[in-house]
Parts: sequence; structure tokens; C-alpha cells
Amino acid sequence: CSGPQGPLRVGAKDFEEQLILAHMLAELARSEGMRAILVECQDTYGCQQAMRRGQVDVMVEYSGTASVLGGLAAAGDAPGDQRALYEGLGMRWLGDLGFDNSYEMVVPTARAASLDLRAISDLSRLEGGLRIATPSVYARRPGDGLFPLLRRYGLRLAEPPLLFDQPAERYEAVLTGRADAAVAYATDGALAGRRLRALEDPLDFFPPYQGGVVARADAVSRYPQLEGLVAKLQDRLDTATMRRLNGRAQMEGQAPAAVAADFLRTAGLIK
Ligand code: PBE
Repeated sequence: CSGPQGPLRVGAKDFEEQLILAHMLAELARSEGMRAILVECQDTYGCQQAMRRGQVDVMVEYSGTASVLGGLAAAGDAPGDQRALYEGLGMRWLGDLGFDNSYEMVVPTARAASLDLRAISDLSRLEGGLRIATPSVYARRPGDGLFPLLRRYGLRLAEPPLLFDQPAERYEAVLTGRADAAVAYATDGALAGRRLRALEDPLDFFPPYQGGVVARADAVSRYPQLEGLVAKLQDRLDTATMRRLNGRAQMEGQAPAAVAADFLRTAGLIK
């Protein structure tokens, strides 16, 4: 744990949305005269471990991810459980930001139309089994991860999953027919302009994934301004906005820090 003079350590998983939002939090903290640094903690597990060890003070997490982490059932948990869950871990959920970044299964719009694919369950009709393009971390994820999803829907893979960590690579794999379906994040900027359809989830396998800010309780005491910083971001980041900001980093190659600073300036939150 750092002392009272230590900088606020803002954690980020390794995808654009996380980096953009972490830069927003750090930049807002600096605008209040605090020192703040970014800590890249890789994936959900790496970041949660860093939070528990006191190497990260605050980060953006997703409501459904919180319940998965807590070992609760992935599906069917009442929204809002993440608050109680984090309290039990010595952390505080400081508020939702206003967007939902769920996992989605996407298929090319044309193929969905010709095969009448509407729901994830319809993928069982593909002869010879399913070829799927996924982020590697999702293929390893318990709870709401790929293999629990396949089990829940009774889907059989034709071959090991194709692992692509760049969203555009997954979408291209499915559009060129190398895979039948790709795992998407609902706020991926790379979805824009691609003729892909997200399949329905009739079994409600996926919980809601409201983006929100979680902090260690000791950081909230050390930095009483923290809750106010989160409040400044609330009601400004809906799913469409988040997708647009992610697209600037994913597709236009802008640095996440620049996307964050530009957003805050345009919103009048920093000079
Ligand atoms: N998600 C979708 C994942 C990654 C993108 C927000 C549910 C997570 O970080 O938990």
C-alpha cells in the first residue's frame, strides 16, 4: 500500500476501452491536483489480483464480470449484486458509467439471413459443428467464458477455437468464412461498418455488463475526491459513445490517452 502521498494508481486491462477510461480517471484526478499513474494489469484476473494486493487503487469493471469473479452464478444474478460483492472484498463500487459492454456472438448478416440464424441456440444447426473466433482470454474464462457458454447451449466445436486478440481479426475471420461465429464486445468500435449480426441469448446466459468504477475502500478514504471524479463521468458515456471512442483508438489508431483527454476537454471537464 502506498502512503498518503502516493499517486492514485488507476488499473487497466489490455483493451482500448479500459485504457481510455483509465486515462480519463487519471486525467480528472490530475485536474483536481492529485498525482495519478496508470497500471496495466493485463486481464480481469490480473487486475483483480492487483486490486486485492493493493497495487491498484481504482479501475473500471463490469457488473457481470464482478459476479463471475465472486464465484456467483454467471447468469441470473440480480443487477446490483456487484456492490455487495465488492464490499465483502474491502472494495467499493462507486457507480455505473452508463454503458453496457456485453459479450456477443456475431455472424455475417448475409449468412444469418440465408440460414435464419437469430439466436445462439441456432448455431447448433451448422452441420459438422461450429468454428469460432474468440479472444484467447475468453477461451480460458470460467463462469461466463466460451466453454461454459457452449455447454449451456449444447454446442459442439468442429475444431479448436481460433484465437485472435484483435477484434478486427475476429470479425474478418467470420466475414471471410474461416469461422462461423465470432465473440464480440458490444462496445467494439471495430463492429461499426461491418455487416455482422449479434445473435440473441434466449437462455440469458450473459448477465448485464454495466461499466462502472470500483475502488479499494482504503483508496476511497485516502482520496475523498474519488467519488466526485466518478460522478463527473456519469451520464456521459452511453454504449454508442463508448463504441465511438473505442473506434477512434481501434480503427483510427489514436492513442487512448489522446482520446480520453479530447473527450474530457469537449465535455468541459478539463481545460
Ligand atoms: N466484458 C466484455 C469483458 C471484456 C469485454 C466487459 C464483459 C470484461 O472485461 O469483463
